[in-house]
Amino acid sequence: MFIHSWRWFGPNDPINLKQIVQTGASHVVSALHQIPVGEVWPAQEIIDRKKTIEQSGLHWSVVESVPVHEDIKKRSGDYKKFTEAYKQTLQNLGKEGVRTVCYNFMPALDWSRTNLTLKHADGSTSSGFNYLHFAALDLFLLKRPDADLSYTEEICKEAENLFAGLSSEKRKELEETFLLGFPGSGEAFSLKEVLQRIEGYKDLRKSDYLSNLLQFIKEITPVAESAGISLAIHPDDPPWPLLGLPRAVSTLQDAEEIIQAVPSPANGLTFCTGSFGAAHSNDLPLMAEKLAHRINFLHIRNVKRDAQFNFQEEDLTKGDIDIAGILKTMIKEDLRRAETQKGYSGLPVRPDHGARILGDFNENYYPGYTLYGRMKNLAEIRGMELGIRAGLSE
Ligand code: DNO
Repeated sequence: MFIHSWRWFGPNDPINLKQIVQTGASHVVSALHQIPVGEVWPAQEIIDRKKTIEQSGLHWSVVESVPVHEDIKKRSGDYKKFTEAYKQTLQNLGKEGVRTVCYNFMPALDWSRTNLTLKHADGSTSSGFNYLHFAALDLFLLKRPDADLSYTEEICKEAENLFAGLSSEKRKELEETFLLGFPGSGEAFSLKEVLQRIEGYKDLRKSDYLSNLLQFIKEITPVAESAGISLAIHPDDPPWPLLGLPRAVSTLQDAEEIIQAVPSPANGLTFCTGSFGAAHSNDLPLMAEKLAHRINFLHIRNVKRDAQFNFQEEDLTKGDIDIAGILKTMIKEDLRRAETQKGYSGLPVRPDHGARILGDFNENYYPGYTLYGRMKNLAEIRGMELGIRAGLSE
């Protein structure tokens, strides 16, 4: 079976390890969110986190994420120092037996949404992204210089009308959703800080940005390899350019360039079905087929999407992405690895964001990181997996 994992944000997570045991997960995906981005994760703190997790009978399967410093992404400032620190962190993690490290290379911001509480017909809620709302935010709240160049005239006009019709409450809500920053870290930015961050990427074209990423991968992969770590780069969420910033991990072509740049299994991907899946142009089952051999970590989540860059997170069985088909591809890959790799212990998978359902409404969870919603998704993943495996062995 896959390694069934659950993201735990550490001791500050409103969901505790005892609860996680009852979700059906056997492993935990965790990170030391308390360490400032760019600093080495001290061996002792890794040991302590591991101990805490193991005391509850769970195992630490994946680190998500070791964040990449902005200087590395821009290949400017102190990027050399931060790259060395990154390598040291990988070595420290490898020594404690952590085998998979997820990271992303999104400029300036992590994931972006325009609404965290979209209501479904059954009363549950989940997050979504509305292109016009995002344009309105960019043009009239953030007031990014030259933002109008990122949109057609028609979109600018529509966004202006939309913004004019938003109550001050709705405007505030849109701003707060956008600024939410990084789950787990509690780091939220101000609009001014976001503008400063964006300014730092001025003149960096996509090709330069991809080249910065590939150079970083070339530097860290040999270290990961010798530390026994499989790297897993997370796709951009959403997978298209935002705020005039470059993107490097949005399409099949991006992913192929990344894995081909350093042809080591340690240089792999996080296949996040919801992130890649948000783009109408991404054919997820095809991507899974083509990339399976280098997928080191699976994030399962579904979305309903359209060709105008709008999407909403959806039940696993209701969205536009064929989750069962992707699981089947990955099960075949998992079986192949089990046959060919000595000591192979299974592909780690975790339910990604879940809807807010049932008792989730009484708690204040990190957006998307609900208890019941994710537990339902994990149960569905395990059910599908059992069925598919049984079918394959008939
Ligand atoms: C949001 C997540 C991201 C993801 C990181 C991986 O919930 O999908 O924060 O964990 O981008 O590096």
